[in-house]
Amino acid sequence: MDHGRLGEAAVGTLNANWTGAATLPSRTQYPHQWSWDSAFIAIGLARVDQDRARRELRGLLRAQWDTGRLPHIVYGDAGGEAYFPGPGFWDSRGVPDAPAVRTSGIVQPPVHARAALTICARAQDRDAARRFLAEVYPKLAAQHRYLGERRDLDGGGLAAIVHPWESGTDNSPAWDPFLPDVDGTGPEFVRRDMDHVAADERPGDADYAAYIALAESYRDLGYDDLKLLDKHPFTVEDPLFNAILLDGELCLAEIARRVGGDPEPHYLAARAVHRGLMGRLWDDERGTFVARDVRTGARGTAATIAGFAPLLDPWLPAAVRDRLLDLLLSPAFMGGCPHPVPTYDLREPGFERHRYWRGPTWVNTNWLLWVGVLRAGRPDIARTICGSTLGLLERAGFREYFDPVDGSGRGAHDFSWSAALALDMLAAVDDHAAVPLPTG
Ligand code: 2M8
Repeated sequence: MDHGRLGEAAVGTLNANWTGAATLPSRTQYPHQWSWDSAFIAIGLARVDQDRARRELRGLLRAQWDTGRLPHIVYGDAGGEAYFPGPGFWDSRGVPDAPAVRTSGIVQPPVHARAALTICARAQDRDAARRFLAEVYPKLAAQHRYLGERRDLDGGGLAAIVHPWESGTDNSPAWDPFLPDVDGTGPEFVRRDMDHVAADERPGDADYAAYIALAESYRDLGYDDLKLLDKHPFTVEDPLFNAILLDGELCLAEIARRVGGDPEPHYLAARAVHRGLMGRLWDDERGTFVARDVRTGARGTAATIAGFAPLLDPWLPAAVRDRLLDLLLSPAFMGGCPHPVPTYDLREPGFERHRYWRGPTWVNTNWLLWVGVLRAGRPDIARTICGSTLGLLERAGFREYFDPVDGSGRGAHDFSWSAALALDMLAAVDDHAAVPLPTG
């Protein structure tokens, strides 16, 4: 398939998943609006339909809680039974600071400031773009303030996630050491996530039971972050979430500059995350960044795709950057399979080619790495990632994820962020324009 036809097909997929107010990640598997999906979708839409890109982000931001919390799911009209857990499970209407629209109570990685800045960078109508930035800046700043103030649980500079779903890389092996304390023997529930996708491509039952128990725990604490350290069994610092937080603060600094605000607090916040990443999550022995339990200080050992996300940090010491790039190019990741970048070390016994976040190649993590290696000054690796991602999509379609060994598509079909980020990569291949890279 040539690039023109791939682009047309991508637009067709995004149109088919558009509800009139938001783009569903997948009509069958994920029939509501998801937070970081919408940010990636807006980045792709910015290449073809500025108005819809802005509507995508606006719709999501309308669901923001008064505290600044930006929920990971905004529920639409699809029947309550179409996706589990549904709105009744989270009971957001029972929480005073939640909006009228029904949402989940957890968050996802904050890619949204980057999405807003990217929309602006692609705009032909500069005034409309600046008005949009001025409109969304206070909301994005509140989102980041929530993460910096309420989720930095012990003042170490990093935001903690309270559920693997908050990482976006839901059943990554990175969470395995932190889940055994979770008692997954709560009330019975019916999984709906295997109605459309094969069981061996989804998380196992024990993991899923832990996810539901953790969501119940946080809900039953009234989503009160002050109670987390005492009462909630999962408070973890994730390198991917925090690298995106750092990148988001840099984007906010740039947005502030453009709308007449003060960039300084955002640079300071980005610096604090940088210090937290280096001081807490860098594993010098393994040459990668790993996850850490806030309560015990214990660190995980899994080398996953999340470990490369700090390539987004412009202040990364050169020696650390080079070790990360060595690992990325090694047989454990890009050097060990024809369809990179796998989400888990290919040589690990727990590597699984088909199972969700335990091995497959994903378009959004490839896109983030593409931006990261560009920032790290390696356009050669960026070209390889971009070419191989587009090749996968041409051969297997806009699937949710891909087998890194044979390139076959896995998970949901007609998946929105795969289509959207293809549009961004296609345009960059054609005009050689990197996404904007603000520096501090
Ligand atoms: C996946 O997560 C949801 C829960 O949020 C699920 O499996 O049901 C993840 O891949 C997540 O990163 C993504 O945002 C979501 C929708 O695409 O699906």
